[in-house]
This record gives sequence, structure tokens and C-alpha cells, in this order.
Amino acid sequence: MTHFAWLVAGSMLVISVRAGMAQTPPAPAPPPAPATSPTRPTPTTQTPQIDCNWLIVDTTAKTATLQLVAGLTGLNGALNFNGFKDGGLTLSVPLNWKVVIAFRNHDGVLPHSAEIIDSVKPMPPGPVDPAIPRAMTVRLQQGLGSEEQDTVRFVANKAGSFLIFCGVPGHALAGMWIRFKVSPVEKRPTLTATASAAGR
Ligand SMILES: [Cu+2]
Repeated sequence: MTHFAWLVAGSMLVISVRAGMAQTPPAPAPPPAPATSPTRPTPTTQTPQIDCNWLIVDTTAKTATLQLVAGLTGLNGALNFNGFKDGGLTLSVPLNWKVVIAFRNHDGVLPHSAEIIDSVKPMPPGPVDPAIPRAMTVRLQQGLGSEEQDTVRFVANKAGSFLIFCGVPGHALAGMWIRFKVSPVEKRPTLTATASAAGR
């Protein structure tokens, strides 16, 4: 066979393979268009994902450690904790466990803080006394700047439903709060997505 014949045979093989592919059943529908698609704006109601590394549980020391990141995503103009707002994320810990909140502000623009407060209505416009002693970052009102960190340690010595709230004035009113529960019956800390309650 000449070199030319090999080329022709090779081309036919490619053609036949392609024809075979074309006869296979259609591929599944492609995933939704990326957020950058000009015709499909990013849905703001999309449920954020929980990262299993956010909560570290030490059952021996009875300590729950939460990585709490202010402005993790652009959701709500970055007025969110770990990408959740308006109570959409709940940290639950057993009564009398130790809690460590490793707070970091990932927002490149605005300062943020965090404290545990009672679940009150209406939402306070700025800092209030923490519901549990020492359950607050430094500079509640002023907030911590971009990539600043603070580690909060306290004992969850009061059962009930609380909020994790940004104390910078106006932020919690705009949705920058999630939930914190201290349970007398649960045996293990959990971090779960919960019903969002915008304008509760
Ligand atoms: Cu804030």
C-alpha cells in the first residue's frame, strides 16, 4: 500500500469513528450556563454549600470549633457568614460544651464582627450585650478589617436559640446573621443549612 493509500484509509477510519459517535444516544443535557452568561443573571436564591471543614468536633474535650468567615462569598453584598445570611445556617452544640469561633473577615471592603445574641425582635441595629459571656469578637461596632482574625472562646452554658450577629451597625439588619443553638438533648455539635428568614 502506498503512503497515499494509508492516508486515505486513515481518513476513512476517522470518518467512520465520528459517524459511529454521532449515532450514540445524545449526551445528557449540559449543566446550567455559568454565572458569567450575560443572558442568565446569578440567582441570588441559590442554596450555598456547607464545607465539612467548617466545624471541628472534639468529643473528648467536648469542644466545637467553628471556622466563621465574614464575607466568604459575594452573596448579599458580602454581608454574610460562610456564604449564608438571614439565619440560613445553624450551629448547634450540646449544653455546656466549649465553643471556639475562629473568626476571619474575608470581605475586601467592609469591616465585620460577630457575637452571640439573644434571638430578639426587632433585630438590633448595632452591638448589644452578648447572650453568653465572652461570646463576641473584639471591636464589635468598628469591626475587623479585611483578613483580620479573632478567636472567640466561651462555654455554651445556657440552653436556647441565639443568633450569630455582625455588630457593625446596619449589617445584621441587612441580613448578616445566622443561628446558634445550645441543646440540652443533642449529643453532638452540628452545622446545618436552615430556613432563611429574611425580614423575620
Ligand atoms: Cu458585618
